[in-house]
Amino acid sequence: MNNKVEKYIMKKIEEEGSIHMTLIDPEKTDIKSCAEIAYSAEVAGSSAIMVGGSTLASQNLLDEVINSIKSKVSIPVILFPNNLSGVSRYADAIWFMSLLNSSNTYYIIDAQALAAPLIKQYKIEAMPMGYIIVGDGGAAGYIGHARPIPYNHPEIALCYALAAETLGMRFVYLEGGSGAIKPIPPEMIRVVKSHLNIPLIVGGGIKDGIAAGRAAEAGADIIVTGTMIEMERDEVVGKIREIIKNIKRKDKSKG
Ligand code: 1GP
Repeated sequence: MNNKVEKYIMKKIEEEGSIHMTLIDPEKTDIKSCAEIAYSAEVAGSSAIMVGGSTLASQNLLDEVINSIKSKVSIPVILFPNNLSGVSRYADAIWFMSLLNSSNTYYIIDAQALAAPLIKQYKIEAMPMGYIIVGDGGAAGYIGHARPIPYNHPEIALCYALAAETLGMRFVYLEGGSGAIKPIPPEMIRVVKSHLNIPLIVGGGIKDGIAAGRAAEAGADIIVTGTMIEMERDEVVGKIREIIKNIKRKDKSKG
C-alpha cells in the first residue's frame, strides 16, 4: 500500500508537535490565486494544501485547480471532498472521510461506496478519517445533514472520536464549520485528545495565531485554516508564520 503522504504527516507531527494545513476552496478563489495562495502557504511553512469546499460541484474545476497548485508547490496536495465531485486523479492523497454524525447515510457511507472504485482506479492514497461536526457546523453541517454536537458537550464528541478510532480510521477531524464565528473550545479538544490515540485535526473559525496556539495546546495535532487565508491574501505568509510559531511544540494535554 502506498501511504507516502500519511507517513510524511506522521513524521511532521512527531518532529514539530502540531502542524498546519492550508485549505483552499476552488469555488471561492480563482485558479491563479489558488496556486499563489498555495505557494505562499508553502513558503510560510504549511505542511500540506487541502482542496475542497462544501458546495463544490465541478470535477473539471477541481482538476484544473489541483494541477495549477501542483505546478507551484512541492508539499502534498490532499483532497477534502464534499461529494463525488471532490475526487481528482491529480491529487497526492484524499481524506477518505465519513461524516460520522450525519443523519443521512449518504454522507456516512454511500458517497464513499460510490467513490471507492474510482479512488482505487486512480491509485490515490486514501487516508481514512472520521469527520465530526460540532458547534454551528457551517455549510458543511448543513449540506452534510449533520446533527452538530454542541460545544458544551465534549463528552459526545469524544464518543464519536473513539468510534472512529475503534473502527480503524486513522485520523479524527473536529470541524467547527468554515468561517465559524467561534472556533472549537479548547476544552472540547482537550477531552477528545486525552482519550484518543490517533491524530486529531481541528478546523473552523481559527483566524489567528492565538486561537491556533490554544487549539494546539489543547491537543490538536493538525490545525486547518481556510477562510483567514482567503480574506487576508496579501498577508498569507505573515499570518501562517504567526500560526506556525504559536503551534510548534506545544505541551499537548494528552494524558
Ligand atoms: C473548514 O475547518 C476548515 O472545513 C477551515 O475552516 O475556513 O474557518 O478556516 P475556516
